[in-house]
Amino acid sequence: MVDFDALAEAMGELDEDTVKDLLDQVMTEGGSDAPKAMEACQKGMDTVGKLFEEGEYFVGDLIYAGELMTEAVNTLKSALVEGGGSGLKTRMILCTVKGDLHDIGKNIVRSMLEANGFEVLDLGIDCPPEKIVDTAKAENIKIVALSGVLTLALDSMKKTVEELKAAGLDVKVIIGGAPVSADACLNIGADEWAHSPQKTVDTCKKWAESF
Ligand code: B12
Repeated sequence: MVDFDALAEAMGELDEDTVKDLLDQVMTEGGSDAPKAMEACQKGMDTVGKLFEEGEYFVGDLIYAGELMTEAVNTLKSALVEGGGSGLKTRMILCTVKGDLHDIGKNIVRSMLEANGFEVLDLGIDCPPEKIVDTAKAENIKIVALSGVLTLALDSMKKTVEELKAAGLDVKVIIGGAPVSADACLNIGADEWAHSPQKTVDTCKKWAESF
């Protein structure tokens, strides 16, 4: 059984060798602990963020942390996304909103949605509201998932929802990422919010079945 505290600590210390060894252990043990390993890695990312705020880490460390986290996701992916289910082959939009370049969480959510039968149009990072509105119109999209990790992403999400409404589009919007909360969801005017990719999948499935 992997020591998840040690994994979180190694991630926070950007100790690549230990992270790699512990993740390999999770996978050789069958991968059933992949969600716990993911949680530990995220804990480690919180430490990285804290050390960055305290001036101990610099942007270069954030970049390295991002690479390490992406590697971790790739190692765990096959065990994380054992989805199944139809998703009714629903097409949907997913992106990181304007002003925000973080995409590791978005990519995890994408993998989970695809594994559950959704066809995801990934509009990438720093995605302006107009692009989302235009794509939703052109592709007759009914579900839009917005990701953001910066606090300022909340403003972009609000603007995006406003523009979707102004364009008269009948779409369901789910928002996710660290700064998102029930209050933020209400303020932004989105239909649902989530931190966990599994809740995203469950919510989108429920919507897909109701169309
Ligand atoms: C890695 C990292 C980076 C990398 C990102 C690489 C990449 N390809 O994404 C780089 C180096 C680019 C970066 C840049 C910056 N960063 Co940065 N970064 C981080 C760090 C350390 C980890 C983020 C991460 O990947 N977490 C792991 C993933 C898996 O978690 P997640 O994104 O939250 O996703 C999960 C859930 O939220 C959810 N989810 C995610 N998306 C969605 C979508 C939907 C629809 C749903 C339902 C759910 C969902 O599912 C995921 C899996 O569970 C965080 C610290 C932290 N604690 O997160 C800081 C952090 C986010 N960064 C921060 C800052 C300040 C910056 C910079 C401004 C630094 C600078 N001075 O340049 C720039 C901003 C650039 C920009 N305009 O976006 C701050 C943000 C502060 C704030 N509150 O606004 C943080 C919190 C660090 C800190 N504590 O100061 N960063």
